Amino acid sequence: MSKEVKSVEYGLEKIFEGAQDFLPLLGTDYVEFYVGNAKQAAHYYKTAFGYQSLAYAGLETGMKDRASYVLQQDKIRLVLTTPLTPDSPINDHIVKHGDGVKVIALWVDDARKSFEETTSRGAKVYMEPTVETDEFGEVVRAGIYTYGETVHMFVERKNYNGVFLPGYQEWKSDYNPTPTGLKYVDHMVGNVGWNEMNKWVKWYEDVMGFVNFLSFDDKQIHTEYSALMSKVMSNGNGRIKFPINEPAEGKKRSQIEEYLDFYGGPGVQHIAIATDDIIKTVTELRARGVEFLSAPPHAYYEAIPERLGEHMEMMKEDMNVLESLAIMIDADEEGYLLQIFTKPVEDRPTLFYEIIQRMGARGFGAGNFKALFESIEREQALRGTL
Ligand code: TYF
Ligand code: FE
Repeated sequence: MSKEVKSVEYGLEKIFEGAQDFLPLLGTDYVEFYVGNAKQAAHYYKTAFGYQSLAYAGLETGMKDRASYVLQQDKIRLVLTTPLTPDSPINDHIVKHGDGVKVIALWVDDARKSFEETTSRGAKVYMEPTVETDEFGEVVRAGIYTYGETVHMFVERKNYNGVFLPGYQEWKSDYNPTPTGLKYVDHMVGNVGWNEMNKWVKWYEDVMGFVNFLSFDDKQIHTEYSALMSKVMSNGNGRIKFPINEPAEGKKRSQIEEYLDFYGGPGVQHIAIATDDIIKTVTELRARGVEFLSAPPHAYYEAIPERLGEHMEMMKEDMNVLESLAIMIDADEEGYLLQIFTKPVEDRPTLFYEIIQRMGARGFGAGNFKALFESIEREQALRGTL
């Protein structure tokens, strides 16, 4: 068992002993990216990650200023949006941040109430409650800003049975690569500025009713060269988990600092996607050209039996296969988990993906942090940004 997480208290109990959840969240509704070329980005996500074509909005559907491609794989929905004209404000977002996550949409039963509850607690307005309708019913959406220029959109779709949202048409494509076993969004991580983590922790507590589920300080999260701090925020039912990272002082440039420099401020750092067969998923992704961080040294894998202790007996996966795919392993009181990280999926070293298989563990792989960050630093060194 990893020493770092032995004494962890998950803090979820706090959620249930307190007052009623004022912001019940049903799940992640969609993640919207602002990108320079949505057509090509959609092709990448279909080809490399096995997402399926779901819906489209653009000139052909009467949308004048943007094009959006909606992709789906199991419970995950991605929206790739690009501006169509030079004066669209979406351009400003892309100039500043490069391709990145604009909207983390949350599925709710009542978007107006979600908006009232959060704005009355201090959330900054992005979009007033708005009703959109078509022949398939109505959707109510409302949005608030979180860190940086990132937005939480509340989506109420209980009176809607269209394919995605009003304004979109079904996207039927002749090009349909098979899925790779991606199931749902496990967590989405935000990087915030120096000494801003606790401000955003308090924001998620006060404005969204979340609780601090787990914390890692720079004594736990550091390598010889760099450091960061991280606190995991969770909503009441545990379906939505948002770790928040801030850079910490080290001998060299923290990966969080590198992100902030290239993204031009706070934003989404990684999206963790769950699979129930990581060996199969990662084998597929590699075959389709997805690039992952390099494997930890062999000594990391040799140390696993001792680190995992009793959980080793539960482990069904072949250690040699995990090593050959560069998949990492960690455990906590409740079980083990398998995880791997891609390289950034844009030219700026900003957003990347994590693939995670939870075998009972509720943690985030604290036992892997050192190996992971050393691997990230090898990439930073190649970029000359360490
Ligand atoms: O979400 C997490 O906490 C883990 C570990 O910059 C992690 O995936 C934490 C910080 C980071 C990269 C990964
Ligand atoms: Fe993660």
